[in-house]
Amino acid sequence: MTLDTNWYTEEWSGQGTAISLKFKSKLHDEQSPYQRIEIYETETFGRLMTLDGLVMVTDRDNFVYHEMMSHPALFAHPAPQRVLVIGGGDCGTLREVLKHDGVTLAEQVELDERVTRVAEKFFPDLCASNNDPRARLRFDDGIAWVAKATPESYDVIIIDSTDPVGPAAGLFSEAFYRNCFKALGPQGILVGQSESPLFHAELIRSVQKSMRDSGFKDVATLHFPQCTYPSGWWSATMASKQGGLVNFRRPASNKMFTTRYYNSDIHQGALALPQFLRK
Ligand code: AG3
Repeated sequence: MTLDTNWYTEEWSGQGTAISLKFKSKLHDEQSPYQRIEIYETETFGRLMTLDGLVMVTDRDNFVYHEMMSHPALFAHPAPQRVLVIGGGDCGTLREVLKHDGVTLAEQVELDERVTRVAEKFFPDLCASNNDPRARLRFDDGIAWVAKATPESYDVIIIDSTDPVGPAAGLFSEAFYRNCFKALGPQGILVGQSESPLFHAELIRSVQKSMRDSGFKDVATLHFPQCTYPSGWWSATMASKQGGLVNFRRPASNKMFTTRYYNSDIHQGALALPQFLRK
């Protein structure tokens, strides 16, 4: 089959498969000091942001990822107040974190300021909470930030990174998780995006092992659909300092803020592991 020209394609590295989104126009293209940032107006998924040719967000499906990167971790903590987001320059995770009333500080440390500036322009919904007085936008290296952080200064750390290549590779390392462990309070929760269960099960195993080896008592991987990421199926791996990740808080859905994917049953279900991931 030949595709006509107005298709954006991300080839899924090493998988012999790809995703294509038909677009009406290209709205933005720049080379920042760190990466190439492109924005497309697609025909059916709203706007699309890519970094170095990899799909980061689309208007249509980012809610699943952003809600699952934030709410399970925040509900796994008994009373999260201080939250650190590493990466996440499009601000979608930050917006979800700020839905929790108890949060007093939501600090985002993104390496590339241009990602946030471009998101502010093309994804205003994701950036809708950037002016919340509890939000702090820092443009800095997340690895160095956590290494310098005051011990026990955060309740939840969320690693909203790109794939484990280039500058993001260090965000999947045991040395980094050790620093996260130190920066977290005694009931602290760490969560990182951990790629596709189907394509990257080996990476998930290594993330789990590194989190355990860095001192966390309990580790659990959640999975959820993400149709524009490799394989269409994605994961996040959580770690808890005191353990008990299965005993998360379950607000009644009518007492919770508005979500489109997350609820307590989804949280529970996302923790159930397919046979091939269990060992
Ligand atoms: N988080 C990106 C996950 C990696 C996607 N990988 C890919 N398309 N090959 C993106 C940031 C969303 N806030």
